[in-house]
Amino acid sequence: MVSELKINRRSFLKVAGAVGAATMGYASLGQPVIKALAQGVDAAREEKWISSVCIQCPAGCGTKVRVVNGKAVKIEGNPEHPYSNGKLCPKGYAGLQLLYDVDRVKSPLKRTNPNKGQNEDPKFVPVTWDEALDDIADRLKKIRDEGKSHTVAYLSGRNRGRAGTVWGTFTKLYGTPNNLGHSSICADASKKARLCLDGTDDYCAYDWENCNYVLNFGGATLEAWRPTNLMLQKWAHMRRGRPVRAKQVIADTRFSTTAIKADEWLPVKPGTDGGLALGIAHVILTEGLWDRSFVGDFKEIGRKFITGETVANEDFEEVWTSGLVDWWNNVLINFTPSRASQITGIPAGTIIRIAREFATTKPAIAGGERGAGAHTNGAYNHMSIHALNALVGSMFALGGVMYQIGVPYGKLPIDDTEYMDDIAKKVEKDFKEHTLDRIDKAKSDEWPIASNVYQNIPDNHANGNPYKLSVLFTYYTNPLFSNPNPQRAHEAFKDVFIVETSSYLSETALYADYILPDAYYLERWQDDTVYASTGYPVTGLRVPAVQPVYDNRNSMEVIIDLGKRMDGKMGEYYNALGSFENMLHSIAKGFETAPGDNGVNSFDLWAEKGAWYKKPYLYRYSNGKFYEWDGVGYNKELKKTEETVKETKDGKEVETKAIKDPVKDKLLKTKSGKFEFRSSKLGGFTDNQKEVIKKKLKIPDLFEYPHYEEPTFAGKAEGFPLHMSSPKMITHAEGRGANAQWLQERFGVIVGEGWTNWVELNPDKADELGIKNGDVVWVESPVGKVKTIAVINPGNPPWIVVFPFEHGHWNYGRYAKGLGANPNEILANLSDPISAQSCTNATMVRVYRA
Ligand SMILES: Nc1nc2c(c(=O)[nH]1)N[C@H]1C(S)=C(S)[C@@H](COP(=O)(O)OP(=O)(O)OC[C@H]3O[C@@H](n4cnc5c(=O)[nH]c(N)nc54)[C@H](O)[C@@H]3O)O[C@H]1N2
Ligand SMILES: Nc1nc2c(c(=O)[nH]1)N[C@H]1C(S)=C(S)[C@@H](COP(=O)(O)OP(=O)(O)OC[C@H]3O[C@@H](n4cnc5c(=O)[nH]c(N)nc54)[C@H](O)[C@@H]3O)O[C@H]1N2
Ligand code: SF4
Ligand SMILES: [Mo]
Repeated sequence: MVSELKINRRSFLKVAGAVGAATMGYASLGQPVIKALAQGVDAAREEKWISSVCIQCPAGCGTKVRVVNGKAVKIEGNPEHPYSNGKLCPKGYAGLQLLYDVDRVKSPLKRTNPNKGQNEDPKFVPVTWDEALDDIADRLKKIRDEGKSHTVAYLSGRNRGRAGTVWGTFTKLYGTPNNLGHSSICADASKKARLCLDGTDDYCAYDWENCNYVLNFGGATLEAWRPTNLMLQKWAHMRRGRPVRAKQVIADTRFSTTAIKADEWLPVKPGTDGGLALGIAHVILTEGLWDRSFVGDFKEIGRKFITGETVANEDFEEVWTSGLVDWWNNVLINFTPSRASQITGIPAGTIIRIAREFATTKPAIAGGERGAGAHTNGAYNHMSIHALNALVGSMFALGGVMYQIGVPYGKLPIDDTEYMDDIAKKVEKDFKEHTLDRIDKAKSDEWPIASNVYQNIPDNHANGNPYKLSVLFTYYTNPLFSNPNPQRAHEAFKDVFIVETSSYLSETALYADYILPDAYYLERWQDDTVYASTGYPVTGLRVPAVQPVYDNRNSMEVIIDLGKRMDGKMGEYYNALGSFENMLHSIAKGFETAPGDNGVNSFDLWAEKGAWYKKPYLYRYSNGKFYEWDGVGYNKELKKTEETVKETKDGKEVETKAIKDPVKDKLLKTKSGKFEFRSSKLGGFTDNQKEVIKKKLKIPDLFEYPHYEEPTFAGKAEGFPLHMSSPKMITHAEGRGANAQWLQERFGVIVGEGWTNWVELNPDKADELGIKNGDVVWVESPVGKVKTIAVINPGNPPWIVVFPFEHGHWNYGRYAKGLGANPNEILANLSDPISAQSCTNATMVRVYRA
């Protein structure tokens, strides 16, 4: 247990020197790790395998860590975790190199140079944990006493499991609405599209196992789309592991690994996925291929939709959907395959064929991720895509689309709400009543359904709009690097007091006033509930495989420790809570009454096996009806019932009749209890919210419908000729994996590059520009220019430039620093008006020899 571990305080790294140190040559890069791994292995061997969970990406794969004489020497997939099944993607294995990265921060550090900037040495000095936490607590108390608690913000990337609870409680009790996440620079467009149409504010979960046809719009199944490791396994299963071979059709702007391996690649023009989906919907309706049990039918037998002809609402009876006729009359009526072809560049004949295949090869899934989403029309693209799932009856069907069921965790040890003092309560009330905005303005009239607007924080802070931040805690996120146009944050964050929790010297760390170095994931306790993916609930547990290599502490324990130093009720809460491990033990109590499929019914078994999960999925749609799993089969139909509810009105007990609609409560959580082709979520906005949103749209009158909004591209008006995308490689772990040397060696698996990123150009385009393979080139956008190398890729269309993400670090230790270039430095800060998704794929560039 961490609380019982004796932390080994070693001599402190002179970080000031390390920050300025020159990058080492490639030949010597692997040496420190190999040495670290070798130490102790020769002595009398004490060997064990510890359960953990990978965190190079958000898939949440369970791992087993081989520990020899206290050193982690190998990471394998945990065979007991249903996402890993004993396997990992390449990144999972590289965790060892991150654990033993010699440039990790080795103790709490305090900044002594007040000036901040890319070329400013922070002049960090080591301090003790007590010194750092006392000082930060004093600062927080003072800000609170001045009535400015809302100016303290917490910004996170990977808030796995109870991390979200710990930070959520801290901000709630302290009294700030600024519990901020990175989801808007991640993949919120698909989530919010789903919220608008079927009422679930989450990514879709999919039954790949039983699916026969996949129509994928910009999800990189074999490189990134989560959960990558499981996706790789499911792909193989769908193609070779069963008698029926599923068809994979991929719309992507580049010839990705996924496109290479798919049955069919649709090289769509950037940002036009919604147009493709709507063209397919038009064919499904005009050819009478929709699923009648789910969608309903014309009263007149055999009638179909006819291009150009409106339909009267009373002529069509819908079953589990609503708004179809309005959608047809307003959006689809003239959205013919030839119109879709003009928009997308995909031939009309192909669109017709794909529509027929998709609607008749059941079960079929339409999905995708950031390709379709990271555009100025991202949410409407994803709405148009998701609507296809309803048209063919795939919602909750075998081989179709579900949502992720939560894990039946036990209650937390204590209820934080009881420890809210007047300041905390007032802030909560003011935020709910919209008299106090968050720094990113999410949930305000400007962004009514956005979860976060991460990319706007630097500008909002710089402009004091709605106010200036005083303190910024950063946990697992790097706003000075992974943001579009991060130069904005370089300027804006000079005057914020930053408390960074990473033990990697990131760009954000270089701006930190304090670094409170987290224990790495192989050194800490942490639960890890999986993201929406397979539908059935899964949670893994990280058990410390090794003692912290340096003087690092689990950020969860550190925040609780900081809380204990606060006055009043907040301090009382943390003293009553005790430790993070208490939380984990409490939530595991839920397993006592709900044992997992692998028999896990206690904390100890969870820790031993590393995973709790429960199959099969709870709900199933079939032939017009929804059913619930009753332990044997999907036998229990979800039906509306009338219930008598007793209420007390004016002191008297009165009985009222209430309709209970389990489908609406559990599955289609919209106002109508149906899948809505005309969104009541959007239609239900206040007049002010509608006005704000409509101003940002090109076709404001259609704002309630999945429709085609022409995408906006930064640089198009100025004549920048090429569309840039910066996708993920299988070797790439968001902005934080460039120090994994094994992965760097083979970073470009397909293009044969390592230790750098590059820009891919089509050969004809390269000829036209006089660029050869390996040439050093400038990539320039309206935002700026960066230098990298050109790779000629004959697979890509001539209008696209592919510039993988992860490199271009100007900090992050000796292995990562100075490799390649950061495409974000030339990305314009554009956001999708509905979801606030940051538009990574919407900047145009020119490329020329340097
Ligand atoms: N290897 C790896 N896997 C990861 C991660 C990682 O860092 N590395 N991170 C995880 C995270 S946080 C996320 S959010 C997911 C993201 O998962 P994905 O969304 O699948 O990944 P991306 O590479 O961001 O984008 C997917 C594809 O969109 C394509 N694309 C660009 N523009 C367009 C367009 O206009 N239309 C279409 N149809 N395609 C387009 C790109 O070429 C790319 O192949 O990946 C997760 N998995
Ligand atoms: N151009 C381009 N930009 C992108 C993307 C893209 O595909 N192309 N992808 C986008 C997507 S999908 C996402 S999700 C975001 C991700 O963007 P961010 O949320 O910024 O995540 P990372 O860039 O991975 O940075 C994570 C930080 O976590 C810190 N860290 C690492 N390990 C630990 C730990 O154990 N504890 C703590 N406390 N900190 C740790 C590292 O120091 C690092 O600074 O990037 C987005 N930006
Ligand atoms: S898919 Fe993600 S969580 Fe799983 S092994 Fe790969 S990087 Fe780790
Ligand atoms: Mo993401």
